[in-house]
Amino acid sequence: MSDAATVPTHCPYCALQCGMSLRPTGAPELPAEVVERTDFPVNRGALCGKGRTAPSVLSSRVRLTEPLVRCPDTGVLEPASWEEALAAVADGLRRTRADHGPDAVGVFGGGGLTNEKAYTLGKFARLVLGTSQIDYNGRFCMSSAAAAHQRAFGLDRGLPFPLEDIPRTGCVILVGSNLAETMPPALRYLTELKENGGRLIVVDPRRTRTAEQADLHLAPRPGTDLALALGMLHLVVAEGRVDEAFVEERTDGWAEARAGAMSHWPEQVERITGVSVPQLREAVAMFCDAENAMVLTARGPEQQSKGTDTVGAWINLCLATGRAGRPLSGYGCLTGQGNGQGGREHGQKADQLPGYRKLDDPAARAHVAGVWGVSPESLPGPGRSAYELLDALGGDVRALLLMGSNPVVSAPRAAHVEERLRSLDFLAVADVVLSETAELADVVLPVTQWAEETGTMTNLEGRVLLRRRALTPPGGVRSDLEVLHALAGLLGWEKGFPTDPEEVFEELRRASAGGPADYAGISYRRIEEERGVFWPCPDEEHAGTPRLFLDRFATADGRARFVPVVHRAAAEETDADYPVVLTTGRVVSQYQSGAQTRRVEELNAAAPGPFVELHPRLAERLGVAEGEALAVVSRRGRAVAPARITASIRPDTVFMPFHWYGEGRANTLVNPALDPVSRMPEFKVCAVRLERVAAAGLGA
Ligand SMILES: Nc1nc2c(c(=O)[nH]1)N[C@H]1C(S)=C(S)[C@@H](COP(=O)(O)OP(=O)(O)OC[C@H]3O[C@@H](n4cnc5c(=O)[nH]c(N)nc54)[C@H](O)[C@@H]3O)O[C@H]1N2
Ligand SMILES: Nc1nc2c(c(=O)[nH]1)N[C@H]1C(S)=C(S)[C@@H](COP(=O)(O)OP(=O)(O)OC[C@H]3O[C@@H](n4cnc5c(=O)[nH]c(N)nc54)[C@H](O)[C@@H]3O)O[C@H]1N2
Ligand code: SF4
Ligand SMILES: [Mo]
Repeated sequence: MSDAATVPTHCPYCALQCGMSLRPTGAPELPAEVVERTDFPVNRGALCGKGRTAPSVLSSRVRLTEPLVRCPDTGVLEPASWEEALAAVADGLRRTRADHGPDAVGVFGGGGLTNEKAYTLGKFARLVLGTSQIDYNGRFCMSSAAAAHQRAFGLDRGLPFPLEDIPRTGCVILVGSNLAETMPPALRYLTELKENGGRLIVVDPRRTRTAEQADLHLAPRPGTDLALALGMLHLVVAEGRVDEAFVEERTDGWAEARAGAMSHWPEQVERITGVSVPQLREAVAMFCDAENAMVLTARGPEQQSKGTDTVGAWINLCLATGRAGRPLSGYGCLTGQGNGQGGREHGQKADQLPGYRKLDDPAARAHVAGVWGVSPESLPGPGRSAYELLDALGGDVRALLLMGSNPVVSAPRAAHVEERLRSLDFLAVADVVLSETAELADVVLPVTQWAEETGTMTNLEGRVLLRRRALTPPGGVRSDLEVLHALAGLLGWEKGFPTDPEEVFEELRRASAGGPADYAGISYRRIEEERGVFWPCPDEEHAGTPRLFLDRFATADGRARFVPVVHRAAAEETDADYPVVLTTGRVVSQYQSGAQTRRVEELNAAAPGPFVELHPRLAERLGVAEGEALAVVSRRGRAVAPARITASIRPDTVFMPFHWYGEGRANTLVNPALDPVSRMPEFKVCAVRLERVAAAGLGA
């Protein structure tokens, strides 16, 4: 429990947003200690190692405490005053705009930014810079699930129900989520499900710590989840398990979706996926025998060049069996970043205005322009998606302001992205540490962190949370809101960019009012009193909406839409030159690009570097031993990391975590093929070959 000297807050990292309390210590090397906080229902006091050690990144030892400006003579980043640094940024952005037009200036944001920052960044891009070229790292995260949600239900909120519903359903199919490592405290919900007699099916090409918990583990070849879901739907139809009444009353488009599924015979699905027909049947029986059931997806099926259709196929399975829009049943996406949900609602996305409004909708433009006090015509149109924006750097986008992402490590085809970033006329990065991307910048702005500033976050359940400032930041740093306020001022916008988060939130409430993600009834006071408020919450009397779609879906006519989908291959298939599938993901002790967690001693000790996970049969064929350096080569490049041999992975697949820079950078290899709807890159499937480094060296 918290006492007077502690401040209740939430973890800086993932979308679970675990509750914790902080006790300030006054010591610059470790300014706060984590104290258990049990009153927040999502985690009830439990934290993973990243959360427990989060204050280490507040340390003056690892963080940035003064602005840096690249010296024109030496080419080195040198300490500078805030006035110099901000003037250099304003100058860089202004000059590019004058020489090449407003769309030559790009903005790249992040799903870890608070709602207030994401909102302000989007407003800054559209008003101050007048650019359409803004997107963010959430495009790399849950954008396929978001697009599928929109298509089927007319609204995208990751989970349409609170996590507390999971233990009370009858069966959960968890597709491509390694929850035990990516959201450890949430594993409790699956354990409780099983204690209550519910069944758990995990779909993952690896037998992960999460898959070990399952009653049934299906291990498809990466990139084949779409066929798997279609095969299950085929059996649902063949075995007469369609909920005809639900389909009739609450959905449209079943005939076409049914036809799509019927063309995928179980035997054919077995050939594509490697999942046997008896296993498919068992999964269908578990799912359909339960009175209520859920399908939850994460990055496994979503980060594919057909991620939107893949999620659509899982949603079709839910709709056909009546497992949507009813209590304790439904489809949900486990969003990833701290504010992965809120960060996609308030305007840092290329096609979007606050409140999850569409930038190309005249009514939406008029509403938001009204709140901003500008004419709707002055708002630019939709811009490029994240990878397309990064790919355009140095071409028609010549200056970039980046806040809350480290794409040099985390973007697909990373060597190319790094080269594009280097080719910019001007790069400004706001960060808390000197990330690999910040190292390339012309100006680095050191900003405050979670514990040092106030702001709201929307967790994976759609629950809006408040993190109150718990510590005084070091003198040399400023908040992202202060940075945007100052830059706006230097670029001629004296008003409209307040530095007080609550003032920003009050404006966000008005901007979102009447939109799909309606925050109008949410206030800081209510969030604190109610331990979070679920959107939509259109007015102060409204209780918020923990459970969506129970009476109607969010489409114009209230009916859900089946989407007709058929299987298609990954953008890059294996062949004689590149015979093995590479998939990528996470380990429990590192977070994302590692910019923060690689600076924490305890986490580095637990996960010191990259590795290539491969099956003993594949290792034997190559003659590679445990720990031996192994080169992984794709059409994009080559990465080297030690072999980690384990029977828990398919023999035709290797896995690399993506948290590191240098020769073990997984994203050097990844294929930037994009999903046509969500523009999500294919992080989870590409073709590679493996070479023993010693052997390759000798042979060359
Ligand atoms: N420790 C840690 N936790 C995190 C993060 C972190 O970086 N580190 N990041 C946070 C963020 S932003 C996110 S998005 C979430 C991500 O959370 P998860 O989605 O759970 O994480 P991943 O490890 O990317 O992928 C999950 C699983 O997908 C499997 N997979 C690979 N290819 C396929 C495929 O083709 N089909 C299927 N079905 N599965 C496949 C992988 O083997 C892996 O076990 O985690 C959040 N939590
Ligand atoms: N191969 C492969 N690549 C992947 C994935 C994968 O599964 N496989 N997953 C993708 C996914 S799901 C994601 S979400 C991306 C994430 O990848 P990134 O976008 O690189 O995410 P982070 O490493 O969290 O980067 C956040 C940066 O912002 C800084 N930061 C933190 N808080 C703040 C703040 O409040 N203000 C500012 N200005 N800076 C802040 C951090 O120090 C860090 O440098 O990676 C993607 N890349
Ligand atoms: S599970 Fe996520 S929110 Fe919870 S402590 Fe770990 S990183 Fe933080
Ligand atoms: Mo993510």
